[in-house]
Amino acid sequence: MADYTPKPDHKFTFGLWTVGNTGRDPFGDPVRHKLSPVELVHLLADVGAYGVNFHDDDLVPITATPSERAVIVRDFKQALSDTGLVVPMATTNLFGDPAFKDGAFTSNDPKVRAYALHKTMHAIDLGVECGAKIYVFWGGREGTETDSSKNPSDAGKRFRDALNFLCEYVRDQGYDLKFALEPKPNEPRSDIYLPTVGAMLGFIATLDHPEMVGLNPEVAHEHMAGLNFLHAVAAAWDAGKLFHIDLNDQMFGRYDQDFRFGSVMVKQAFYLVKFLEDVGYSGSRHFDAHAYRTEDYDGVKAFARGCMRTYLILKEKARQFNEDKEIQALLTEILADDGTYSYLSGGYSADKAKQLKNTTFDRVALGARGLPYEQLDQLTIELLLGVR
Ligand code: DIG
Ligand code: MN
Ligand code: MN
Repeated sequence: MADYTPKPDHKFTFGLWTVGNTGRDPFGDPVRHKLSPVELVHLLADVGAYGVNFHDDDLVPITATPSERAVIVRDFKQALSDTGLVVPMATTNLFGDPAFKDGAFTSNDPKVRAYALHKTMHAIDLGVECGAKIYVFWGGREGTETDSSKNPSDAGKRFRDALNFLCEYVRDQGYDLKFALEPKPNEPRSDIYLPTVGAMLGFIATLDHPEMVGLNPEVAHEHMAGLNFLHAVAAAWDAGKLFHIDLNDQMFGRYDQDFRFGSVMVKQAFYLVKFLEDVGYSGSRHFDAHAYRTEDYDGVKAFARGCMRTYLILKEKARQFNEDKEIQALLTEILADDGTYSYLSGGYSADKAKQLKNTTFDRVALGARGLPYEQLDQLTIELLLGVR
């Protein structure tokens, strides 16, 4: 019987803001009392998580004095030591404070842009102090409701300048830290700049230190845009830019639901887990999600356990898929290659082009070949439904 118990080498992590979500939404007040970072670390240890992530403000309130900060960080580090949890990732809250109401790095106000850099450098210091090796940038307010207010090209330039500045800061400090950009198409802004993984990949190439910057794709965010999350992740992986990943779930075309991983689009979650495991992704499996507003803290623990358990169940399903004789026989048939055109795999040459141009193809036969995808997909469904 497969074991679905989370272990440290599974690298399951949660943000303080996820299990610490008190259930406030745009139409309702909190339904759960607030837990301290120390209490949240122990809650995550109870459910078997490997690590905990945070925005600066999740750990140290924006109003904290230096002496209050010192006590909070001391107690947080003690909780990490007591539980064995680690901090693989940190990030900055550049979306909550009213100062960022028109963006942080892309704000029209140069004082706000400067304050955003100030806040982020201090937050980077805090993240590194707690052990983070990945630093996420989610530009929740980097957008607009009216394009009369800002030239999107200026916004892109400002975002680039900020990231170039912060890359130099990290290099100057000698930090072992990489940046992971997290796209989202909208919410809380009507449109958010650089809305998808694809847009971010193109943007990273324009930076001064692109080698320091990768992606933190989130399931819900690509789904909000009606995109295939697996394809987005595969593009990031292929570019060597899958530095981190936010796992959750989401109905297409809805607001950012941040549901428990695998609780909505089970087939898509299966393909994602299979991909991550097949390619040997070694980063955190970070659940950027939260429990339903209906839940108490027992429900929050059930949410966290469910995220990890579903990931492990789908990981076992992926193993079964890779070992299923009927499925693998179909894939062998589908991927059959008699080697006739293997000469093309080594790239271009004038001789290859001449040979290929002089080749006669039976176009009709190419189109007539049946592909057993219905059978393959039905076997996949039956595997997921537990009848194989
Ligand atoms: C939301 O999807 C964003 C913020 O929660 C955070 O900045 C980032 C880190 O995973 N995800
Ligand atoms: Mn989200
Ligand atoms: Mn996220």
